[in-house]
Amino acid sequence: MIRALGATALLAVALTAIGPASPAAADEVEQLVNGGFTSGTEPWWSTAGMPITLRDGKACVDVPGGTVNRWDAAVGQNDIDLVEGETYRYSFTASGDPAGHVARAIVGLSVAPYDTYFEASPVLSVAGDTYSYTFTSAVTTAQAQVALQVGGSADPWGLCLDDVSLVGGVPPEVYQPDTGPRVRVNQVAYLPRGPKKATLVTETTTKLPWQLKNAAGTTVARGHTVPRGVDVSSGQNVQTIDFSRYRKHGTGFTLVADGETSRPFDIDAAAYEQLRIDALKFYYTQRSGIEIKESLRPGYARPAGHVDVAPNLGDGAVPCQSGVCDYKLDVTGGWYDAGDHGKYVVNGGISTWELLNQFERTSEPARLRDGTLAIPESGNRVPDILDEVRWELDFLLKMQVPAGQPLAGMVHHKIHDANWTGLPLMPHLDPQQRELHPVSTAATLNLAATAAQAARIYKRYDPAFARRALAAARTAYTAALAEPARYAPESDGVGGGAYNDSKVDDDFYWAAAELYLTTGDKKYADAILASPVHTADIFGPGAFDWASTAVAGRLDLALIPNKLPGRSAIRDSIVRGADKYLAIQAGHAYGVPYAPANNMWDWGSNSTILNNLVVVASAYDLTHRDKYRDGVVEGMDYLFGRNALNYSYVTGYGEVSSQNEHSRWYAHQLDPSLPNPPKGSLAGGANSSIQDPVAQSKLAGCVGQFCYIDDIQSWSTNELTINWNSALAWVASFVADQN
Ligand code: 9MR
Repeated sequence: MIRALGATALLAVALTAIGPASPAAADEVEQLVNGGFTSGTEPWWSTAGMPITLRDGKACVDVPGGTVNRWDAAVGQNDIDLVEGETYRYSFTASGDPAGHVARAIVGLSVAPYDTYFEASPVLSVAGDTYSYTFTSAVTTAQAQVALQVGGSADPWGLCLDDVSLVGGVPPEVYQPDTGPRVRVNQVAYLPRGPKKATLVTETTTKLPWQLKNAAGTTVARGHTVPRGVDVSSGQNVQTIDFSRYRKHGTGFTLVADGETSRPFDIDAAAYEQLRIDALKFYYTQRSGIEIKESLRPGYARPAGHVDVAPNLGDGAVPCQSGVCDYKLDVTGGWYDAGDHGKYVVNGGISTWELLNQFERTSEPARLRDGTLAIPESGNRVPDILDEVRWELDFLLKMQVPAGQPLAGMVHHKIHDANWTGLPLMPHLDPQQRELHPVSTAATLNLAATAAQAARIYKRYDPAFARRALAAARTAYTAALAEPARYAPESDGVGGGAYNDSKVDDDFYWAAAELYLTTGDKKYADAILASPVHTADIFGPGAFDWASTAVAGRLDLALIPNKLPGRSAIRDSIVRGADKYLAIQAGHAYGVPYAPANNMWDWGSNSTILNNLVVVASAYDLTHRDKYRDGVVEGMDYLFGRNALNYSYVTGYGEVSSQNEHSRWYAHQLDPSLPNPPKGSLAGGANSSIQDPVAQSKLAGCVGQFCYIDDIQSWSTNELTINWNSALAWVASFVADQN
């Protein structure tokens, strides 16, 4: 859930390791009135039809059944002061009868837009328990509220509360992540013929012996570590271990050094073949506008979302925001972007490109053939990856302004709820009004690029669709030329992400490249050659993402057969970009090809790392030099646990992995009846700017790699998205191809 938190969102991130925080000097002060209910029920309130009654000195309510959202039934107190940067202890005693009901305990804003500053969702027992939480406020307000939200149950139940307290001036909680053994490995698998490196966290600055042990505990290889000094990205003193010379297959290996034994790992390629599939299966359960079938995704079945069935208002005839347009569009379908229910063309665009590019480049297309992904279209003789992407392409095409309307041919930037919704919330239960937001040049060029790319890839399978896509792409490109500066503003972030982008020369370049590759038309070649982007060094700390798309165009011009003059220079530029990332990786003790300025790790850093690997992999496809392949393979180590947190960022891969990614429907952490995200979902990863309240209260002062927490409410470090999984799928497919 993205919410504007203003300047306070960007907490200063000191360049020190997480350490014990100094206790706050202030006195501890109770903020609530009558939290023990000793003087009746004032000033507590409850929602309509649910009066508070006192029983044995406790405040009790009969919670009605049949409500949808947690906040449909609540008990709370308003007019509470919060001070930015101050730490609070929020505690209460609560019981629920029958057992098993969830109470969502929040501290938030009592007026619109009802921001949540802290929340927890304990499951209540009949005997009752005492719950206590600590959080640091990211805001100063006199309009805070403390509440227990207890709606969302089909059946009525009883809640009793006592000793509700919010104490300010408490010492900040010191969050110490459990990072396990100090020998950090790729917990999933090294390739038998690939590089095999690990990182040891140690105070020792001289070399140490290491042993590689097989599952039986027998030492099968040994050597010495290489001291690497202090790693900037983590603030730790580290050493590296290289056991690449060991090439035998097996499972359950461990590395031992400095008295520590690593988590177990395999030496085998099978996991990458599995990940190629799992990372793509992710998309079916992100689909909007279609029922998710239990037979295809056991444990993930749900009714179709946003198809005009109450309480959804649906995506079948969506109006514009007021004053933006007079028509309504059918924008059903597509993938939900992330953990929210929004659908955004620029993020759909880069995701679509990356998945189609994965298909276009793989040396093993049979691995992506029909029947591989268990989707409703399996069996239709079209490769499943193309069926899955088609679900999004059809949606992207619907976002184009129809002929005859003002700005025809341009594309709406996004469609999402009028206001932010809370968690959990199944797609089919979202009651918010959906709205089309203004067109943008960037969205229009995203459609031009991806529809042109689709036209050449789907031609074999569905020529009529290919023709329609190409026509839409041409129309979009022409429309963008006429409206080259319609920028999506940063301020448009209520109810959905802004995806603001005011730099579109890259999008023009990418769109011209895809149109040229598909049509060969001179006008697109001229546009490419005239663009300053064509010869610029476009390989920054992160190669590409939804906002920076030049590399997508450059990669395709380098790799897809075409007659553009100067192709060897284009190819050389990719290789030079890859060399840059390899040099960063070689200098990095965790083998990461990413070194952002001032060690400020970006939102979705895991995908940035993967997209840099896409460039390195493309250099391999161009040169077939082993160092590029090895760089990609080693890059996966970081995602799979060779990192400061000893954490695999891919759900269900590795001994300890992310599992509580921010999502409104894989919200198991908030509602035990809901599932965790499916296996093969990538978490956003370390984000130095920690914009969400959970990260702010637990990670303040974090260094680079440490700015991550596997909590469902940490939307700035732990969301899952369609553009991050596309990076994962691409790289997994490349690594699997190397076997
Ligand atoms: O991935 C996006 C990141 O690059 C931006 O910095 C951030 C703030 O605008 O938004 C991220 O995208 C989120 C989007 O706005 C809404 N859906 C979830 C996306 C992932 O967190």
